[in-house]
Amino acid sequence: MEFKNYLEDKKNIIDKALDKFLPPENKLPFIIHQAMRYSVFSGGKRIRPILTLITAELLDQEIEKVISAACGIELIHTFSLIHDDLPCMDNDDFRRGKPSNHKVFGEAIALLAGDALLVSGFELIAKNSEVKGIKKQSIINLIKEISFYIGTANMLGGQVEDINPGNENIKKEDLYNLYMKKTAALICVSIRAGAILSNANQRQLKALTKYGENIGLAFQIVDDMLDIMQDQRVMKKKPTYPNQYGIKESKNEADRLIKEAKDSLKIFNNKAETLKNLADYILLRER
Ligand code: GRG
Repeated sequence: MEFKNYLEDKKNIIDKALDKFLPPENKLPFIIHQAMRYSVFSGGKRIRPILTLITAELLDQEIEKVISAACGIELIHTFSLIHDDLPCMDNDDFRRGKPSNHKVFGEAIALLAGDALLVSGFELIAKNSEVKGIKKQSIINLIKEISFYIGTANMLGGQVEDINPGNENIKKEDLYNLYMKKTAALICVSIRAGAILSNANQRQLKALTKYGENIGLAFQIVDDMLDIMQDQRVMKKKPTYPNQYGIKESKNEADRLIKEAKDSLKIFNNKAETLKNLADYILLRER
């Protein structure tokens, strides 16, 4: 199957599972369910849950056995985007070319829709323990992992640094640290989720983590390049790789990170082609 079709196929599986899980819009209180569904079904690429599924496939686990946790991670991602767009954070009126959640539902409901998606995300991950063949201990480990990867040491901490206006002219090392926390952490734990639920050994987990960190960093560099090239946002005085080093150097750096990510999959021999294709997709994506 061509990789584009593979991605589309996986995206449809995830969309169906999310639709089945999320309360319908006609369930009380209507507004919160409408707001949750508005952002979940507004054109996300589903990169994170797809990574969970690909990793499971690589380790010979059936994707049905990890789909619940994969969808939980997508809900956590959607929560972070809603909160990121709020006026008190990045103050963005648009997300994926559509009015952001608070522009449609107001700030209070957007805040609550984000909260609801974070809670529902963990509910879905916990529900994965009901799947036959999945060890309860793996789910406990996973909940602990995700809490760490999105907490103050990682995603949340990265967001704090990102909105802190004191960090212009940041050193390259500190910029990488920020990208690692803000973006790469959730991408990385999406892969680790697939690995943990497929009983990966330590060597496999280490290789997959390296892959996740590198594609996560490249993902943010490409994201910042797309923002500039597609002129989607008024460029804020934020320290980003392309703002500091220019587009050409950013492209070279993203290339290098993707190569390094693919190299870390050597231990899987030819079995990791799909993860390698996904790494290339991150580099070549247009949005
Ligand atoms: C985790 C408790 C907790 C708080 C969250 C708001 C916040 C704190 C963090 C936001 C971090 C953030 C918005 C990082 C940007 C990551 C990024 C590049 C998102 C875009 O990802 P895509 O392109 O999104 O995969 P789509 O639209 O495809 O879903």
